[in-house]
Amino acid sequence: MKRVLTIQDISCLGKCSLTVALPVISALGQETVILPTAVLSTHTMFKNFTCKDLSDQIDPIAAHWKSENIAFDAIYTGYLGTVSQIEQMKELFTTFRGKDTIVFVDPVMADNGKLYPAFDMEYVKKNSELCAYADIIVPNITEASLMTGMEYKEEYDECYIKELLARLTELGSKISVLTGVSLEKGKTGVMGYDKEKDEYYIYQNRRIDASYHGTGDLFSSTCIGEIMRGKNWKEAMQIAADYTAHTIEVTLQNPKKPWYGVDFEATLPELIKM
Ligand code: PXL
Repeated sequence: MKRVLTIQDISCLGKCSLTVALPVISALGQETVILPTAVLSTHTMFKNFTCKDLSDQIDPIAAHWKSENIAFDAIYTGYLGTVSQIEQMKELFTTFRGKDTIVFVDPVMADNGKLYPAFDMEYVKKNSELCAYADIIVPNITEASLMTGMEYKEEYDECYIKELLARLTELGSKISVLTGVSLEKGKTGVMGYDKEKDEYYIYQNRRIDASYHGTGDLFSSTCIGEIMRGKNWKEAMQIAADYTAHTIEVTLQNPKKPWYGVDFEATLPELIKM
C-alpha cells in the first residue's frame, strides 16, 4: 500500500475536494493522509458559504509529521485558498519530497473561461510557480490559458492544445495534462505531454453535455489513486476520464440528482474493479 498526502479544503457539503479525494483514493487501496486547508460550509458555488481558514495549522502539522519521519509516495494538491497557502505548499513539497515521491498539482482556480470567486491574477501567478515543483499538473483549458497568458478559446484545434501544452511544460513540470479537451464533435477527454520522453498522449471519450462541480477533483483523485496502484500516467488518465464520464451519466439518471456534485458514491464499486 502506498501513502498519499492530499492537501485541499473541506467543503462540508458539496462533493468536491477532500470529501471526494479521501474516499476515492482510499477505495483504490491507498493510505490517504489529509491536510485540510480550510473548512467551508459548502463549496463556493453556493451563496453565503462560511469559511474558516486553516493556514495556521499547516506548518505545525507538517513539523509534527517531520518529527515522526513520515514519508509520502505522492503529494496531491487541489483547491487552495490563498497566495500564502501556495507558498506553504512549496515549502511542504521541499520538506517531504523523497527520491520517488510523485508531486501532483491540480491548480484548481477557474473553469469555463472564468476564475472562481475569491481568486485574482496574483493567485494565478502563484499557481503557475507551484507547477514548477510538480511531476504532473492537470489544469483545465481555462486554468492553462490563465497560467500561460494564452488566449482562452472554446473552439480550437489540436495545434492550440499542443501550444498550450508546450507553454505549460515551460512552467517546469515533467508531465502536463490538459483536461476537458474536445478534439472531435461529440467527444471530450484529455491531452498530455511528457517532457522527458517528448511524447504526447490523447484520449477522447464520449462528451456528456452536463457540467458538474467536483468532477475535476474526481478525475485527479482517480488519477493519483491509479498511479499508486501501479498504472502509468497515460493508463491512469484514461481510467480517470472514463470513470468521470460514467459517473456523470449515472448522476444524470438519478431523479433526485444533486446540482452541486456527482454521485461518485454509486460508481465507486465499479472503479475498484476497473
Ligand atoms: O471542485 C473544486 C472546488 C474545491 N473546493 C471549493 C470550491 C471548488 C470549486 O468551486 O469552491 C471550496
